[in-house]
Amino acid sequence: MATAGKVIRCRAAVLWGPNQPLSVEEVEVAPPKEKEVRIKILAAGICRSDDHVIKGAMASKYPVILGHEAAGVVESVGEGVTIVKPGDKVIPLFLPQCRKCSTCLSPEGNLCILSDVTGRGVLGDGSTRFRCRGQPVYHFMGISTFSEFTVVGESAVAPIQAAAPPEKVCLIGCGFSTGYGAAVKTGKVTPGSTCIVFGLGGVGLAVIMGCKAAGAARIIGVDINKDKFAKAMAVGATECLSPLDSQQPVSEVLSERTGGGADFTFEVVGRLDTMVDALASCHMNYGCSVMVGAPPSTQKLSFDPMMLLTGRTWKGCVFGGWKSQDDVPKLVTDFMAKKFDLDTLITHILPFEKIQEGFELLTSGQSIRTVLTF
Ligand code: COD
Ligand code: ZN
Repeated sequence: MATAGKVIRCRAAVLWGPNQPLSVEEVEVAPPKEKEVRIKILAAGICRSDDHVIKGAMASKYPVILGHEAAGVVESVGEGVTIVKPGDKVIPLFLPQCRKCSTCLSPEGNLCILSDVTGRGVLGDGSTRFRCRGQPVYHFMGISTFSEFTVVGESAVAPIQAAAPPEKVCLIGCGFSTGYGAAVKTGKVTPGSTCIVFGLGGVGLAVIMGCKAAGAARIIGVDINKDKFAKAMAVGATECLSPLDSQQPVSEVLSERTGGGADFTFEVVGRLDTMVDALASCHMNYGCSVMVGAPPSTQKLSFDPMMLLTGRTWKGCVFGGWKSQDDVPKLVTDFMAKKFDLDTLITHILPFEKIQEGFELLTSGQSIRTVLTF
């Protein structure tokens, strides 16, 4: 493309500090360096973790360009890039896959050593590719997708089929895969099993979809907001309940309902009490509980170790446990083959300039996923 090798001036949503509004303004995006890829973003979803940075609940440097769930097309590549070429449709990967670290070399696990989980905010060489108002702007989770153009490391991009609709498959970059993978990849839900899902937001709905795809016979949705039940039933829950409807602890109610506890439970709220409730609600001997929600940082958990001694398994996963570069293209192929639906998760589509409105829909609880189009 004509822009290859040049600085691109384009619009991006810059967060100048915690608890400030996102400011859509002109930024400079440097060309990709060796083993880097510059991507034109076509669609980007708004995820709860982006909001955590705005609220100051998740570590970041400022100014920063947020966004970590998107689809786009490769504009240009740096030296030595082999995985994609200009014109390829891609999903940027907030969890990269370097194929060299101990996790990448193991058949299990997906937390590649290159993941920017601590908020370093820079690419591999320690510098940023964004500038705004004459100063460097930090990257978020290595991919910063709330920008018309972004630069990512080669290990943080997955090529996908050209026909995939960006405004839908962008959800495979985070929300959908996080929930669906927790059920099919990390929990390994079995046919005929009973599953309980705590938290029926977008990620919880994706967990239900995964339980259903894996052949679960019974899927119980749990949420304190009963407005969430209809959608949960629409994507595969067989029954729903609110912990607020009983004086009894919810784990006791669920244990009674399931004849001693579920085969699989999932915590998709991000609270310490629901993490323990989810563990207690799986069968005391062979139940498996999967933690999907991130706990509030710095808080510690207290629980009765007898719950594990008797035989329960307690697991957790980020991005559903998927090996990102290997599995994202396969998930897109499964979507194109209609193995699952993403429409139920997308409640709003807005032009990129209305990003602030998209965050208001999220924080007021009106949206499941808002997708921004560029
Ligand atoms: N009991 C039951 N349900 C509850 C309770 C409770 N005590 N409290 C709140 N809820 C319900 C809410 O009513 C809501 O319906 C649901 O829990 C939470 O849904 P959302 O819409 O707020 O959030 P999601 O579904 O978009 O995401 C939830 C996560 C917990 C997965 C998310 O916030 C998170 O922690 N993500 C980090 C984990 C991760 O993998 N991150 C990687 C990049 S995002
Ligand atoms: Zn996310």
